[in-house]
Amino acid sequence: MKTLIIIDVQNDFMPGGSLAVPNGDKIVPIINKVQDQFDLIVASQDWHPRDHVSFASNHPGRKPYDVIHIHGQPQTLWPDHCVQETFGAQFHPELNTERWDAIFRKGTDREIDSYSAFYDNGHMKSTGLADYLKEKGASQIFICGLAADICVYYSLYDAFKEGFACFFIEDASQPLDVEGFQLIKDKMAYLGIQIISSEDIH
Ligand code: VGL
Ligand code: ZN
Repeated sequence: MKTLIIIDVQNDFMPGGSLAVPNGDKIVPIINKVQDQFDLIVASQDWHPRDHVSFASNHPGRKPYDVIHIHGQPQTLWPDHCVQETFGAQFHPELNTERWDAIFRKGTDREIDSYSAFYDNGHMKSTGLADYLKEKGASQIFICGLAADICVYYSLYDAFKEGFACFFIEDASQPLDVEGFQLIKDKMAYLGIQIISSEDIH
């Protein structure tokens, strides 16, 4: 069962959004086109309460991109983004959602961030995605979306650890940190995640 996971293609990650990923909007038509090639399609949605621990605004004296420690774990502080029920948390208006089988929301617990669509950053709580995919008989998992170096990367990592054959669709994803992205791709390749183009999928 060929499965596509679309990560966080939401307004706040688009140019002009509060946590804009460069060229984030360019992937929308590519994702729309590639969906035809899949049997099962799921999407993740970053979905934070307003008082979320990852927002710099909730830590007086801190600013976005500072790194603090929470329960011994490093946490990058972000601008407020993807607040539940806001425009910024909605999917890009041109993203085709008609064929989606399920949406998994993450980052809903104010106490902990969740980059991966599978588990929170402490690997304590599951979103239910792994069980869902196994129940549906998913085997090959293709992941794309935003941001390629953060939520896409951590989702690929967890999918791989769950035992799925994993593919990163590079042209259907964009990183937040363009300069640092080669290192992330090297890590993917080292794990055994295949880096492909949308045109390689038939
Ligand atoms: C993301 C930072 C904070 C992402 C989500 O979707 O990559 N990055 N929240
Ligand atoms: Zn977030």
